[in-house]
This record gives sequence, C-alpha cells and structure tokens, in this order.
Amino acid sequence: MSEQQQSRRHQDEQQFGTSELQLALHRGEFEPYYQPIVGPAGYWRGAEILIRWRHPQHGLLSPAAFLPPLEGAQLLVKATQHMLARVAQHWRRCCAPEDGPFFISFNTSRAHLHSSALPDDCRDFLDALGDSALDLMVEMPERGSDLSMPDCAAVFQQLELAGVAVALDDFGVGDARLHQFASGQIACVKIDQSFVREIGTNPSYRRLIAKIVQFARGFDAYVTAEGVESAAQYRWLRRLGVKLFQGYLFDRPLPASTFFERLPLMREPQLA
Ligand code: G
Ligand code: MN
Repeated sequence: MSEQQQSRRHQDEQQFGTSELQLALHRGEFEPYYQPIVGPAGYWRGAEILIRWRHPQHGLLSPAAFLPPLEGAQLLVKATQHMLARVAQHWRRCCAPEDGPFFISFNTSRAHLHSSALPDDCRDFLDALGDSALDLMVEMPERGSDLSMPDCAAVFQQLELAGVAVALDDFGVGDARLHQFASGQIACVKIDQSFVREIGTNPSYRRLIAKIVQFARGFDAYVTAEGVESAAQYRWLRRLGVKLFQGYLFDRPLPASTFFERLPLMREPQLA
C-alpha cells in the first residue's frame, strides 16, 4: 500500500482523540525522520525533518493520518517542539563542531507562526545543540500563512535575530505569500514537487520553473527543488542553476539511525 493510501485509510478509520494524542506525545511516540537535501555534486548539505508517529497498534504513520487531528487538538505546536528537542538530542550525540556546515529545516504550522513561541523555540533548539554547529531553517506552512505585512515583518525580524533562515515551502501551490517576499529575509524557495514532476513532459512547467528560479534570484533567495525523482530532472534543474535538491532520487525520509549512520559518508568533504 502506498504512503498516500495508507494515510487515507487511517484518516477514514481513525479519529484520534485528544487524550490518545496527548498520551502519544507523553510516551514519545512521535519521532523525527530526516530527508537529506543534496547539493549539485550529490553530497548532503542539510535535511528536512518530517514527523512520523510510531503507533503501538498501527505501526509507522505518516503525517496525513495524524496532522489534522493533532492540529484540531491544538497539539501540533507541542509536537513540533518535541521533534526539535529530539533532533537536538540526536545531533549532540552524533556530530562534532568540526564536522562543517549543515542545515536542518523543519515545517512550522499556522498556529506556531501566529504564536509568539516560534523564535523562542528556535533559540532553545540552537542552545540545546551545545557546541555542535548546525544552521536552522524554518519552512513556512503551505496555506493560511500569508501574513499581513506588519505581522510578517515582526516574525521575520525575530527569526533573523535568532539566526534562523526562512524558506517558503511548496512554493507555487499554496498562498502566494508575496508579502513574505517583499519583507525580504526569505533565504530559500522550495519548488513544489507537483511542478518538478512535469519537467520531462510539459514545456509550460519548464518555463514556469525557470521563471520561479529567476524570481527567487531577484530577491537573493536560493531554490530547493522538491520531489526530484529522476536523473533527467536533476540534470535539467542543475543546468538552470538550482543548487539544492530533495527527493526519492537521492533518499526517502530516513529514520534517525539510518540517517546518522550515513551522514559521515554523505557530507560534503571539508576543504583543508
Ligand atoms: O510539504 P513538504 O515539502 O514538507 O512535504 C514533503 C513530503 O514530500 C514528505 O511527505 C516526503 O515524504 C514527500 N517527498 C519527498 N520527496 C519526494 C519525492 O521525490 N517524490 C514524492 N512523490 N514525494 C516526496
Ligand atoms: Mn517542507
């Protein structure tokens, strides 16, 4: 069964209640998976954190099955905080300051963005890393998040002060979020996988992607292509000047054990 079918089945069959979700959080059943983000030479430059629920009865659940109830129960911010704490713990255990630059990006939610907790949570994360160097990036949620100009400027200013970069996730399929562009400080635009999928078959989408890359460049943002599944897509995007890539061609989201086992081999070698 595909991940999508599995999620749909669980969504149909399950209505996770608040107390069940609270218990799961308390028991540490939500865990971070890591999907590597690679550079033009194929080395890992960073990773996106993707939440999974290791459910005692239903096995490993993907976000579509539990994010809506988690959000409904107003527990999504707490789950994200829990994820960040786990990632910092992993990092402290597995990586050293001399390992060189690497970034972690995580998905934030509408509630998190509108609460005042987001910059504090980022600072706590960076503090919890101790000496291990890591850059942090927040991926703005796909929908319902085109902040008004003053709100947007305030959130970005605080994130900037905390030393955190901002990416626009699933760019092109949600809200336009052009206020966020105009407020500056967008470090990265993540081109949605539904666009990348069309590269080989639809010239209009090739034109569209080329324009998005140009647009991002105009605001000094770089581009990450999501959902890269074929070598031909990778080649075409590289020729266009895209610098970061994420997708099944490289790796699926990996459990922490696999990710940290492979990390030393996959990181870009440090120049002496
Ligand atoms: O919205 P966001 O960009 O956070 O979503 C990332 C989602 O896309 C994850 O659920 C991840 O498993 C999925 N994903 C990542 N790479 C690929 C890919 O190459 N193909 C497809 N179909 N899905 C992918
Ligand atoms: Mn994302």
